[in-house]
Amino acid sequence: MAILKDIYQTTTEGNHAAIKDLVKKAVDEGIAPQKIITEALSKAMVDVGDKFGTGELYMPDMLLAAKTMKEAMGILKPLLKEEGEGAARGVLVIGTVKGDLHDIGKNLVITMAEGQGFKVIDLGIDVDYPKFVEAIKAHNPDIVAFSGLLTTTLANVPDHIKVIEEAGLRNKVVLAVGGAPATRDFADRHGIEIYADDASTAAKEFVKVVEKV
Ligand code: B12
Repeated sequence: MAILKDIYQTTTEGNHAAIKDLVKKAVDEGIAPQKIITEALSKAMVDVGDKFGTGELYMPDMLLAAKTMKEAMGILKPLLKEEGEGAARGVLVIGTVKGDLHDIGKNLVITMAEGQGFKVIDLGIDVDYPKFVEAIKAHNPDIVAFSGLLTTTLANVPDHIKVIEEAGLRNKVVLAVGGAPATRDFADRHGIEIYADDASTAAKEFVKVVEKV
């Protein structure tokens, strides 16, 4: 479909000023919001993420693409809600760890996860330990994800996990971690199932979790 191709192209180019009209046009043509997300928007984000990984695109390109996708999601999200929560592919609770104020990477992960059809509960930045427990109880997520950008605050992740364990909720969720100082080794040492160093890989890993269930 030509319009989906245009949406894909516009998103890869990060042309956030043009995206709303295209998405509205696609909706008017009767294309399902989920189809617009999976076949145009997230495909574009995955390709932009891959090109960022190979050095063909740079961080500003990725941020512009994310901004474009966010504009599009502003139109599509209310329509997805009309389809009901059952339409969600899975539920993700995410927050930046205690003491840490960085959220650009977390927000990119959220955009990509939403693009893959996840319902996302964003706990924000500097999330205190009990907040994750409260969110797990309230939203019954498939995945709980920690974002940490400082070496010092990433060190709080084991304490976040301990609090979740003490609440008896650890075996109910798959854990994920990311952020510049995080590594696969860090994740393994703390029994965290998912580690990814970029948002598109993170979203791909989230999809693997819910498709296995
Ligand atoms: C922008 C920035 C800030 C902004 C944050 C604005 C915001 N709204 O986020 C501001 C100015 C507020 C800031 C403050 C500070 N910062 Co700062 N900041 C940065 C900077 C330049 C960029 C971070 C960023 O947004 N990157 C772009 C995003 C897209 O990348 P990302 O966050 O890594 O996320 C990607 C992946 O990591 C992954 N990912 C992220 N989260 C998750 C989660 C999951 C679950 C998964 C799977 C994947 C994943 O996917 C993302 C997208 O691909 C970094 C430099 C760097 N190299 O990271 C320093 C940096 C992180 N900051 C640093 C420091 C020291 C600070 C301050 C302590 C400075 C100070 N003295 O006040 C304060 C700390 C405040 C606090 N308590 O948090 C240091 C940390 C050093 C360290 N190892 O601990 C860095 C590395 C700079 C440096 N080289 O010294 N900072």
